[in-house]
Amino acid sequence: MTPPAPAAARDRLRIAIQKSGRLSEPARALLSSCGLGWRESRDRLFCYGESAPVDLLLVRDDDIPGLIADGVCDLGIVGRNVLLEQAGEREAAGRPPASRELRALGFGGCRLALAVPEDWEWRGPEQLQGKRIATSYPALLQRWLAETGVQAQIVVLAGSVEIAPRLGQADLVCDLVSSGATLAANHLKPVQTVLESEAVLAGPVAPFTGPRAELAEMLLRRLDGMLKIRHSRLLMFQAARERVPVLLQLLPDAEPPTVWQVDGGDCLALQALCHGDVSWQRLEELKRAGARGLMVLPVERLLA
Ligand code: PRT
Ligand code: ZN
Repeated sequence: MTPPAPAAARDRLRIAIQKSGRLSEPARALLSSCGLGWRESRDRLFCYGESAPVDLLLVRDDDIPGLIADGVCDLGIVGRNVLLEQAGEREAAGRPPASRELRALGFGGCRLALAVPEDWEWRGPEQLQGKRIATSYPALLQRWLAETGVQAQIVVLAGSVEIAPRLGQADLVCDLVSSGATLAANHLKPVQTVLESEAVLAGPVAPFTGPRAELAEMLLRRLDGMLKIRHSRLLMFQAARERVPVLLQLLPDAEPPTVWQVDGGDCLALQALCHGDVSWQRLEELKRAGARGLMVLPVERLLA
């Protein structure tokens, strides 16, 4: 395979995603839903974009902010926790920011939280004064401690953070939590959120120029459409003209509807994009309020 070209020589967009891990499949699925497709390569580190000049780089999530900073790739899908931790490290080293969050993507949700042994009675952050906190996120923890005015010792561990209190390496931990099962299995309980996280689309601080700017804009437009319709449904129904104001009050999460006149003017047909759950219960409420022929349709694409 020909090695990927350096940034200056590229007119194709390059997106880094996690090779394997929690974010890799949802990231691919989201990009595919935006109309992108790739030819798989044998080494599976670089996938050539077939349907658009947008290539994929499959890497470890921790490498993504650095690849963006170095211009090796243009965009990346990574946890906010990783992006902000590395931004904090750069800041601490006196280097200017090099990447930023462009969009929150709504998957990979978790939180960076302080967790203490189960038998602690939690009375608030001041209890952490002088304690040892094990974490893989020293920059985020340091920032939170500084904001909170607490002085504690940060014990940096690359992994298996939750076992540190039992091994006597630390008094408590600051780690990622989703279900909380791992903490519970280690007799720890979360007491304080340091950062709410999810997968984000990250890009450089400086705007793109040339053909890659157009490609990035196209991708963002499609992505915005997909993110907007993720929980949306198209609702269609008919109703007598005088019932319509009441019916629209029952649809506070809907976009302004498209309305047609049927039956010479007394009956209207409406179509509205609803951004919330359109449950059976809501349909029954609408029916009671005068709607007929209610129909809920999935929305596949939206281009604003
Ligand atoms: O190999 P590579 O370096 O690419 O992968 P990785 O092992 O560093 O990352 P991976 O795949 O574990 O996580 C990638 C991203 O997923 C993280 O950076 C977060 O943004 C996000 N994410 C969402 C999580 C979790 N949920 C999560 N639960 N990352 C890690 N965890 C860990 C957590 O720390 C705990 O130890 O999973 C464990 C189980 O969590 P509970 O609370 O469900 O028990
Ligand atoms: Zn990682």
